[in-house]
Amino acid sequence: QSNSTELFNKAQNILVGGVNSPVRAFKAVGSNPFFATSGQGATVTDADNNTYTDYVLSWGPLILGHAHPVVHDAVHTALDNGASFGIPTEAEITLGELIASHINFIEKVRLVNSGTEATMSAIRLARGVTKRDLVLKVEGCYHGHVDSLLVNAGSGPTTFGTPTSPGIPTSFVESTLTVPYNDLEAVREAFTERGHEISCMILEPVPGNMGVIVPEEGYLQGLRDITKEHGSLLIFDEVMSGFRIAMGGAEERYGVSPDLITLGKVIGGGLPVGAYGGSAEIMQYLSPEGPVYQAGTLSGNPLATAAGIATLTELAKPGVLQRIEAAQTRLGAGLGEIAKEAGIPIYQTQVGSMACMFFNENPVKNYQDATISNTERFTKYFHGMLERGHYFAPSQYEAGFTSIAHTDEIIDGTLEAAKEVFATF
Ligand code: HOZ
Repeated sequence: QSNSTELFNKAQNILVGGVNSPVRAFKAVGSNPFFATSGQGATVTDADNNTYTDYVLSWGPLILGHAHPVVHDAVHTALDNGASFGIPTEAEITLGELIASHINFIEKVRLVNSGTEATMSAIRLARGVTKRDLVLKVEGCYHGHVDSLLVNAGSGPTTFGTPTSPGIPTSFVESTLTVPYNDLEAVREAFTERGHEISCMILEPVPGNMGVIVPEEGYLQGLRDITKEHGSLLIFDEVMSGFRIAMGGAEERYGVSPDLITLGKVIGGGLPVGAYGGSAEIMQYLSPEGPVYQAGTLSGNPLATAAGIATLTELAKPGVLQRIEAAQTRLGAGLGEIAKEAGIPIYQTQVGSMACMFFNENPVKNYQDATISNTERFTKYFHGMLERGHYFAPSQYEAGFTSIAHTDEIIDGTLEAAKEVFATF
């Protein structure tokens, strides 16, 4: 019995399902997870000393790879000075300023501890500002496990076939309207019917939790126009895409500015962080300046802010983000050729260094399209790659990521393995 199996058996006695977040359980691919012991650069090592090229990267945050020396040193230095104060620190200002320096529309930021907290707080703020209750969300977008956003949600809920979770009061579900992605007409209809009640529309501008989906030309701008016309706020959830598809996120990539943005993952460099931000006019509704309450003992934690500052500073260096994206492009191009040669229909998507290979013969433009992918083929591919030392997310409905540590040589090694795996189909 492998050490990972032994640990997983033990874990199940104390941790629900043996894990602390469902997507880690490998349930969708019909096996058990490996247990990580260390990570270095583009690789992660398990409890049996197997080393894998890592395309999950802690589900996105590790854009500089595992144990990047600059992040490592910054966290160590911060730790020497104290792990937490619950008192303001200069690092919070620095991280806030860094974020705002890249994302133009942000004037003020609030740091929190996770992406879930960021989206939960952002919709509370939107409801407080507009004095309206309804939220319009997009099918298959995942915004963490916030009650009113766990409706037709992607990621784990889709993977496990429960897109809306029990435990959420009906009234919460009723206050959430959903529309398909890339469908402006559906958004227009929703606003025509209930626009005066809709506080905000929230979406991942580049969805990464139903696989990765590319926004069609004019879609994001259309949302901007419609929400503005109806006095609703537009929230871009860029927990996944922020500082990954561009330093300025979707605003830079597509030229559309939302009213609020939620961030996480990359801005914490592997430590628990989230953030939300917007104009001073909107953010001033937040306590202690305004009446909308939101708080956190560990918000702006010194270790997390140190990791975030180090990560964003490295990323901002010329050419870094482009190299990370180029690694993903190289991988995608290679996989496309291999699948074609093997005669296996796939549909690939990529924005920046986020990507997805859908086992689907048709274009994937929304959740509906994504969910008719061939998950049996995905599972076969996943296991074949893992056996050969290449770790992709254990679900068709997740994104793949590259980091600065993913060199051409590493990518080519993954492509060699993919060739072998596709030959077994
Ligand atoms: N957004 C991540 C999955 N798509 C979160 C990872 C988790 O749920 O643990």
